[in-house]
Amino acid sequence: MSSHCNRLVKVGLFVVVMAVAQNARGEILNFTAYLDSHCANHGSPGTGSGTFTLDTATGDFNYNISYENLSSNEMFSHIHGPIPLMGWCVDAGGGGIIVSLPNGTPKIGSTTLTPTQQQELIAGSYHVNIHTTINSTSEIAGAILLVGTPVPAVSEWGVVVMALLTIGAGTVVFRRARAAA
Ligand SMILES: [Cu+2]
Repeated sequence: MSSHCNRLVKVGLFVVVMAVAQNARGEILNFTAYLDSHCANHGSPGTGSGTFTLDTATGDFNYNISYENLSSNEMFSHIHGPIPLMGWCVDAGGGGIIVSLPNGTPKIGSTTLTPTQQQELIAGSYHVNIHTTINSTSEIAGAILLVGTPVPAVSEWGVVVMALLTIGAGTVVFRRARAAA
């Protein structure tokens, strides 16, 4: 193998390593939730909203949730699940407690989700539920839903194609340089 051919193989391997490293970093997914009482149907004027991010490589999950016009004092609030999503309604309080949220508004914090919990979250089976003294089962609630489509990770075949293209382009450049010499 000639020396510049050797160099091309090294360049190709470098591209593969970089692409794999990029892939392992995962992606940041964004979620939103809209909270109200329409599923519980007790007429509370309370509403709320939340934004969330999930890092699929680390499981790092951040939340920022606020509410207004609750009919009585907040007792506690949770992210519950997994339960099947029923249109815009959730069976508020259903499933287990995934995250115990701090009281008050806004609720800003982070926790780490297991790989299984990440899949359940992405599937839309988690919801925010705010319990109050009058409506202890649920004052307001809303499903946590994925925003848009995640940026696709580079597939392994994509990495192979990128490496081959790089080697091919490199070969053309070397041949032209040699022809010009
Ligand atoms: Cu709860």
